Amino acid sequence: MSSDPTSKGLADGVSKVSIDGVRQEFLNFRLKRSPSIHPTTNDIQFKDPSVPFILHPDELAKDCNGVSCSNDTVCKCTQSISVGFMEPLILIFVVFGIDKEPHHPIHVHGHSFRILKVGYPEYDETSGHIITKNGDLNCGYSNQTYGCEWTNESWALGQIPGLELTNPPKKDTVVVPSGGYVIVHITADNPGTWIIHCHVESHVLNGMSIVLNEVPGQIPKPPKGFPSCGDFPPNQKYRTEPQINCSQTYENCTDNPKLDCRFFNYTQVCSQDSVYRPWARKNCPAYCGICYVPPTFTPCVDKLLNCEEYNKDLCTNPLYRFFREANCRKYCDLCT
Ligand SMILES: [Cu+2]
Repeated sequence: MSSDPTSKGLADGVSKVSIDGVRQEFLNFRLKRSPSIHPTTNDIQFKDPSVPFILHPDELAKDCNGVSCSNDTVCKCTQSISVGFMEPLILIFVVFGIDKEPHHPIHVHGHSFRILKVGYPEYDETSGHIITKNGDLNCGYSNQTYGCEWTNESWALGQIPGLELTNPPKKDTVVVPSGGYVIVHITADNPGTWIIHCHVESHVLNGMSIVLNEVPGQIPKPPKGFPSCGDFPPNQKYRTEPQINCSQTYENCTDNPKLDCRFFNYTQVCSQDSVYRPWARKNCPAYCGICYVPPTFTPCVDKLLNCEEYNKDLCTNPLYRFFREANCRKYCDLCT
């Protein structure tokens, strides 16, 4: 094991790893039977956040606070582990699960990782079946908290034998053997919210995931106009602005029925710096694009067959707007 302190971060191109004093995080990917099968990470099913994690890393990191699980209950929350910039970290991917638990191919976004060790279970040499899980670690509940720990306490301090610390292989996915584990080293040099998940589709879709919440304070700001609000039904037009009330959904995204907002000048009333903006937020949020609105699947056709016979300014004159939107959508190129 290297004692060179400068190699702890293992930046790309550095081939020596030290894990002295490195933080260790166990992630047990397993199917939980309770009584039906639930894919979990550390006994928790991942709940997709209703807003982009990358915009709210600090808030979403708290989602699992206070969630208490047991062998008999299924817990669901937006599970994450936080890591500081260049904080030395190894992850121990474990698959200690039910009888006939499959292997799980674990994939990490945002990073490659270095594989330092693979621990296998004891196999029946004739049948290939698992006789016992690997004895290097134990997983289970202690004081209502689920976790894994090394059987040998000195391993928790980094004294783990059999590590490949010189030129360990670099991967972004690794198959973790059922009844065994894989130790990987991550260099926390890429601020972001990165999902770690099993790549079996039915497992990832049903919660065998966890987010690596990496240096939340240094995550780059999203580009202007990046969707910032919450869930919306598929195929709905997505409109957003940074300060909108995220509880507002398309279902209540309607304009004041006593007004016809279309008669107001969009720029004058709706623009961000307009003095009418607070009024527009209350009365014309759909017209102004302040909340989500259902898409309009109006066919791209002209209701009138003679649109080209109108004056040239049919398609540009504000006075004809409603007429052309109703009758000459295709001719005036209003379909998108
Ligand atoms: Cu899986």
